[in-house]
Amino acid sequence: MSKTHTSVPLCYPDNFEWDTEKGILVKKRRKRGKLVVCNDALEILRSIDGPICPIAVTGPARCGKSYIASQLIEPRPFDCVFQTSSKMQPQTMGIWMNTDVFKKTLRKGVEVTVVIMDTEGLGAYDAYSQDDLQLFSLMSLLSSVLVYNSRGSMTGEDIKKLSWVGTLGNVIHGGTDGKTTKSQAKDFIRFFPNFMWLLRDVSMTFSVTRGDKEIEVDVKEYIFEEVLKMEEETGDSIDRIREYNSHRKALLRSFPVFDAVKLSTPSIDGDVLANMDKGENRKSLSQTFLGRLILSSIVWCF
Ligand SMILES: Nc1nc2c(ncn2[C@@H]2O[C@H](COP(=O)(O)OP(=O)(O)OP(=O)(O)O)[C@@H](O)[C@H]2O)c(=O)[nH]1
Ligand SMILES: [Mg+2]
Repeated sequence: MSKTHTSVPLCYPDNFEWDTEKGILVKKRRKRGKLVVCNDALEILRSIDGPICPIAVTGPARCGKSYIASQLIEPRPFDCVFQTSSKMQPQTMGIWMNTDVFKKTLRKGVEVTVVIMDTEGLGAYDAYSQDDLQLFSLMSLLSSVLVYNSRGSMTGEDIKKLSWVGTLGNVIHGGTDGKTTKSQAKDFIRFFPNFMWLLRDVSMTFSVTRGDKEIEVDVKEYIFEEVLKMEEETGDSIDRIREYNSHRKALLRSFPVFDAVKLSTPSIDGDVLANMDKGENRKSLSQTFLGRLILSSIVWCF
């Protein structure tokens, strides 16, 4: 593997081929099928001694995942090491990891080697939902911390995607009837990652009604009290409510730790946004954004 690579694919769709010399994925004229594991990444993983803490950034396509995944690396690289793009087309394919893995001591005093994983966006216009499910399942099973990155306000589609994690128990344990017992599900959750919902480009405040008062709350409280609140299953749209409630339940029971954080827009200037991957442009980003971009404290609160 060339020494200049700063990130390599851990796995990539089989309609691409990895050019190890150039450090790029080359698209081939064939239909997308399974994911292929990349030896360059395996080499790095095999060379690590002791516990590994994989942190994965997932979420909808084109929402700044590769940018934020690059910011999670310590020491923070000058330029983004995960390829970003300002074009409309989805950029990241498969799952990528940084080549310069680093050590970190967790709150409990355990020293781990951190591997940051950047993933293909969910819901790209040219992807199939089975590709999304495949990637999301893999990320949920591989990571210790799963960062779900979305832009703007939270949508029903986000909740639906996240609730996939609730079905993983069935996929993996699947007894003869394909169902998971309660004790199996409990066991299974032990292996699920801690979860962080990272909301991008959000500057609005959040409030909930408690008693007869409207109270300003943080984003995590808002998610629990508003977004994930069970709706009464009555009325004309009962099927839709039932479906949403089941997604909410799946989500709430799946992750051992659930947290959320918001980041405001880095700039109102389109040119600045398009060139954020270059360290030299950091000075043009909003101070509010940079101030909150102390991501080590976002992710390492676990
Ligand atoms: N508005 C806005 N743009 C951002 C932000 N962070 C990064 N960008 C820009 O958004 C564009 C897309 O960023 P990427 O990091 O490539 O997005 P992605 O989610 O990895 O995209 P895919 O890999 O295609 O799913 C780039 O031009 C970034 O510079 C942000 O917080 N807000
Ligand atoms: Mg990307």
